[in-house]
Amino acid sequence: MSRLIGIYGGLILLAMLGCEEGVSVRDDTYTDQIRLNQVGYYPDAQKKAVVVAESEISNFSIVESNTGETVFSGEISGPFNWELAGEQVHIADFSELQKEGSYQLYIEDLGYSFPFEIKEHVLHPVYLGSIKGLYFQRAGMALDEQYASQWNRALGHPDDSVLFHPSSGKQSGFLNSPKGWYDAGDYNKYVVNASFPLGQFFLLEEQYPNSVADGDLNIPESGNEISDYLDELKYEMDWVLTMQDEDGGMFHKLTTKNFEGMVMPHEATSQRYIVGKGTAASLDFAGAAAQAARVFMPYDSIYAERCLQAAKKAYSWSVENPEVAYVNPEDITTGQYGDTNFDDEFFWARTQLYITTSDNTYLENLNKDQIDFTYSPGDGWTKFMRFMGIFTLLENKSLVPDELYGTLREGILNTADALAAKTNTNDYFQCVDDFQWGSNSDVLNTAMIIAQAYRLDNKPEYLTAVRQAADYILGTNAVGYSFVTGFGDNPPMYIHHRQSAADGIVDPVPGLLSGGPNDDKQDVSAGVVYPENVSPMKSWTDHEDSYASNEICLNWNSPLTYILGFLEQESK
Ligand code: 9MR
Repeated sequence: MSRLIGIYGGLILLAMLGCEEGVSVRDDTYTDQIRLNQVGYYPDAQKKAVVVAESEISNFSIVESNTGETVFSGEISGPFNWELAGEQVHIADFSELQKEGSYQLYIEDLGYSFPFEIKEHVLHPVYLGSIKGLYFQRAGMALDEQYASQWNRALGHPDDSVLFHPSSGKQSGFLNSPKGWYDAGDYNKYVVNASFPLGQFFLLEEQYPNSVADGDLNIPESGNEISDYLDELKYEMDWVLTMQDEDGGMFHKLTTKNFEGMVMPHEATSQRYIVGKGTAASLDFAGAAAQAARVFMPYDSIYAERCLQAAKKAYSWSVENPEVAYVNPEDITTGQYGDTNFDDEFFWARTQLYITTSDNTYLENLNKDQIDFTYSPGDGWTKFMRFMGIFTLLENKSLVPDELYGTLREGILNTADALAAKTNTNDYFQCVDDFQWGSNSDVLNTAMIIAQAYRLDNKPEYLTAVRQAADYILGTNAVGYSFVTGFGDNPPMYIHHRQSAADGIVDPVPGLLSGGPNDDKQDVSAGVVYPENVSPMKSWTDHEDSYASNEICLNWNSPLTYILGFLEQESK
């Protein structure tokens, strides 16, 4: 049942985005033992399905969904024992099939896979969907049916009179701090995790300008002659700008004292506070705002200048206050986004300010001799910004001294080589082997590093590795789900997301990425049940209580959008 609903949800979203749906389902003898990209493959891509079976299997075929006609047959390799996944698998490689169409993989005695397509621009709808997902996260405005279809909702959280919490440094008064996106399944807004994803979104726009046209997303700003992507990003940027104190420092977050219940935005009316002020928020904001200045300059120079001035002020504050770590005050229990090491944040802020201003002081202060090129799982909102600084420097060769450029290039290529090699041997052809909170973003962040290597050196193996990360996210994984709501035939139906849980609509809000397997399972203490002795790669459950594995979050959607946008641009 949920699968059919998933299909229906995808159809609605595709219709909203003005796309056509090409897949028609052959029959319902699906087997979840066949794991593949449920959305589809580019014609020239490597195409590998994983077949989970204890029994011996030797052959597979690919049938055309509508007619049932066999268009390809192949031999299966394996079995292989995959420890992280905790299962025995076989591999069905159908890379040779390049003809466009809608297909299913068939194995005698097992059944049919979910349908998938082979075609040019096959990821375009899910790319746009991942951005439209941000629109659904908008605070401070009603989502009208015209744009939001069945997920329309009333205005929640105007945030026009948010009380200062003493931790902000102000003892009384209110801040007008409207707009922005809700961080995740909760309704709070966090400066660290607004700025970091903005940086990832801006990178895509800088590398592939205007890949989303005005009107592509069907949002209220559609028709204003500016890319809908920039309109959507500006909605968030407008909010973060309000979080700057007069002295330049950034307040840490805008939040209720405790998480609200699973209710709609307009029903979540507890008092909201401006909480904390610190170095991480200030530097992350400086990085994103300096980048915003470049991105918005061609469209709105006054806004761009405002972003740049704000970035400089936040940076100066951080230089004066280099070690102000945020810790939740006793009466605040919502997301902490706490960090105690600010090297990565300083590096990111300085790179962005340098590239925007060409002011050598920022460059001189970069810790050039200590750049760490190793990716460790979990390097997200605390550390991955150093990579984003490197990416930006690599994009601007003419502004970077030769020696530094050479070091950065070599460092990224070496890291990418190691990661890409790992995708060939590691379970489910991706390079993460330690599954933490938000592991899907680890898969995508590693793919972002490999994507930069591809921009430096067009080696096919880099493109293949990035495509495999997308395959993993869209179904070639140990749980057999497409992790993006509304896309693929077996997407999550019960994400930890207040609106989706409360709106009475069967389908969750579409275009949102589930966090993914999390071996730490922190939500067991809240009563979430995982199968006994579940393997790391299967530590995920499609249950709305599972905040540790099945929540959605801005910094997970951002590398998703980046990777899908990259692939759409680079796959000819
Ligand atoms: O993504 C965050 C993860 O790295 C942390 O381990 C976890 C616990 O602090 O918090 C995650 O972020 C959550 C944030 O604190 C509040 N909004 C929802 C976020 C995603 O679960």
